[in-house]
Amino acid sequence: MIRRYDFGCPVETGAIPEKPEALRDSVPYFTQTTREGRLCFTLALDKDDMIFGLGEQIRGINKRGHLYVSWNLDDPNQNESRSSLYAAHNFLVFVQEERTFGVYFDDPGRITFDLGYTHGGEAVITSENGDLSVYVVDGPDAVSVCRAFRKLIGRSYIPPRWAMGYMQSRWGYASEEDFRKVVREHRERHIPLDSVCMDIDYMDNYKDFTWNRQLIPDLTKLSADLKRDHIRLVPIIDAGVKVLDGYDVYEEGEQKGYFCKKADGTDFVGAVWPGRSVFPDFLRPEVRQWFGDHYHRLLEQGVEGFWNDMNEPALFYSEETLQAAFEELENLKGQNLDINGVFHLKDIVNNLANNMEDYRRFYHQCGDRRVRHDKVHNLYGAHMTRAAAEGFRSYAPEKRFLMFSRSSFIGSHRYGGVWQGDNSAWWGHILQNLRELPALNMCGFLFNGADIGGFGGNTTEDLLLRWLQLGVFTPLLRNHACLGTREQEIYRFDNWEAMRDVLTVRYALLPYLYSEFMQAALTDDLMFRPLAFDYPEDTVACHTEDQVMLGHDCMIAPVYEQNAIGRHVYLPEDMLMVRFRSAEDYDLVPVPAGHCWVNLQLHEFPLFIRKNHVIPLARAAEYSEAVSVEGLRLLGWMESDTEVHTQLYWDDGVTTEPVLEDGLTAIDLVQDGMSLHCSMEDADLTGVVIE
Ligand code: MIG
Repeated sequence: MIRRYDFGCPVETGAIPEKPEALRDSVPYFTQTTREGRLCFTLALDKDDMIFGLGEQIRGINKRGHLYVSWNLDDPNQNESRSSLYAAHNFLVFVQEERTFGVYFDDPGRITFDLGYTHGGEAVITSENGDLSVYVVDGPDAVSVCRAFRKLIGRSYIPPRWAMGYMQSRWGYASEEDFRKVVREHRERHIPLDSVCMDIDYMDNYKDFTWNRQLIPDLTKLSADLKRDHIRLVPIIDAGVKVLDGYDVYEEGEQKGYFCKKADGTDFVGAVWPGRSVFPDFLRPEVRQWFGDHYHRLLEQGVEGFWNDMNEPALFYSEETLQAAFEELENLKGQNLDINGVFHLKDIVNNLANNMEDYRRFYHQCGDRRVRHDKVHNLYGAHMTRAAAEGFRSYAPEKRFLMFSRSSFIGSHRYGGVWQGDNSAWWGHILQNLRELPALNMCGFLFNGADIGGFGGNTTEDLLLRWLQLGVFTPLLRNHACLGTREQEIYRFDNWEAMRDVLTVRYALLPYLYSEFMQAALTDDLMFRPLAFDYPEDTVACHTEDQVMLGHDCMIAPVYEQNAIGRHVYLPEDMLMVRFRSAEDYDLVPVPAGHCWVNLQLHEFPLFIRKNHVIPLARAAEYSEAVSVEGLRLLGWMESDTEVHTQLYWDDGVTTEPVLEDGLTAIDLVQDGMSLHCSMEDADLTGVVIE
C-alpha cells in the first residue's frame, strides 16, 4: 500500500507519473514539527533498526548513524566527511522490529537526513522548503517495499546492450588520432572494448553540440570507421551554454528566452568550462524539446550515446560573486593579514564556486509559477537528462540510445543512467562503488557505474585490476580518469594481460548480466541487493557491508585492499564459488554456509552462485555484438533431486520495446534431477557440480 501526504504547495518534480490521491491526516510512524518554516519528520529508532536507500550517497549500505544532505553538488573530494554528492535520491527503507516500510520525500529542494547522528535513537528528516509530498510505502519486507516504490516511479531506463560493454574514457582525448589510437591499442591486444568517450576536449571551445574541426575534420567518417570495428563514440554535453555572439545555440536560446533569468528578467550568467555561460531552463518542456533536438546534430554523425555533465548545475563563479570577490580582495590589499585575515582571503576565493547566494539569484518557470532556483535545485540535472532522452525519442523512437548523467533526481531514472562522479584512485572507493549499487537500484537507477581506476589521483596497477574485478559486474563499466593523472588505459600497464582476462569474464557473463538487468527493469526489481534483503533473519548477513547480492542467483565480494591475497567472505547459505582468472580459466569450489577465508591472488576474483541455481557463461568476445547465446556453458552446484528453471532474457539489444513474454527471446534453462536439459541444443554442462 502506498499513501501520499502533501505539505504546503509542492512543485511538480516529475518523479511520480501517476500519483495516488493525497490524504489529509498526518504521515504515519513519524511525528511532524515545524521549525522556522522547515518541516521536520521524526521517527524513534530502536537499537537494531536499519536504514537503507538514499541512492547515490557516501558511507554504508546501512545508512544509520550519519547525516546526509540532498543538495546536488560538484565537489570532487568524495571522502567520509561529505554529506552530499551529485544526486538527490530521497527514498529510504526503514527496517524496524515492528515493521518494514519505505518513505519517499518528493521535494526538489534541500533536505537533511539525520539518521541517528544527533541522537542515536532518532531519525529526523528536515525539508527546508516545507513544500513537498511524502509517500509511505508499506512492507511486508524490504524487497517488496522497493518493488512497490519502483512501480510507483515508473520503469527504469534501458540502455542499448553495447553500453554494457567495456568503455574507455579519459579527460584529454581530443583529436581523431587520440580516439583511433585507443581503439587500436585495445584491438591489437584483444582487450575487449565497445565504446570510447569523448570528454570536453572534442568540443570547439567547450561549446555544446560543436566539435573541433581542426582536430576532428570528419566526425561522420571517424564514427563510421570505428563502428565497423564495433566501437561507438560517446560525447559529453555540459549544462552551461557559452555566451558568445555568433554561436547559434546561444543565440537561439537567447532569442527565445530559454535561459534562466534573475529577478530583473535578465539572464543569469555563471561560469563553467567555456567561461561566461547561461543555463537552459530545463524545467520548461519547450526548453527541453529545443535542447534535446540539438543532440540530433551529433546523432547525425553516427553517435548513439552521450553523457551529461556539470548539471547540478556546477558554477565556477557568477558575475556577481566574482565582482564582490575582487572588491573584497582589493580591501585586503596592503593589510597585515593575521590568521583570520588569511582564512578570510582563502574563503573569498573558495566560496566563488557553487555558492548558495548564486543559487538564489535565478529562477525557473514551473508551469505558471516562477520558482527560485534553490527551491528546485535538485531537479536541474534530471531535467537535462530528460531533455536528452526526449531528443532521442524524437530522432528515432524505435531505438535505444546511451545516456548517463552526473546529476540526477528520482524520475530521471526513466530517462538515463548515472555515473558516480569524480571519485579517486583510492581503495576505499572500490567499496564505495559496491555500496552504492543496491542503494541506486532502490531508487530506480539500474544503469550505473563508477570511474574504474579512480578519476582523481594516480591509480596503481593493482588498484585498477582489483577495481575491474568489481566493475565487470556493474552495468556501466567505464575506465575514466582526470586530465593530468597517470594514464590508466589497460594497455599502459605491465600486467595488462591479467586485466584483459578479467574483462573476458564480463563478456562471458553478458547474457546473464544483461538478462538480470532486463528482468530488474521490466519487473521493477533490484539487480543488486544488500544481503539484509535476502536474509533478514541472519544477523551477520544483515550487517555485511562489503558483499552484495547480484541478480537472482549470485553474490559478489570484491577485494578492496592493497596487497591482499584473499579476503573474508560470509556465506548466508551454501554457494558455489567460481574463482575466475578469465572466462576460460576458473576453479569451481563448493563452499558451505558460514564464514570463510578465500584465497584470491591479484589476478583472481570470485563469484558466488547460490546452491541449486545455475548461471550461463558464454564464450568470451571482444565486443558485445559478438557475444552469442548459442552453446552456453552452465555453472552451478546442484543437489541431485532438485529441479531448476531459470529464464534468460535476450533480445536484439537496440530496439526500444523489450518483450518478456516472447518465447523466442526467453531461453529456458532447466535443471531436473541428474540430467540437465535446456533449450540451447549444445549447452555445455561441464561447470555444473552435481552433488
Ligand atoms: O570540472 O569534463 O565529472 O568526468 O572528465 C570537471 C571534464 C568537468 C567532470 C566530470 C568528469 C569529466 C570532467 N568534468
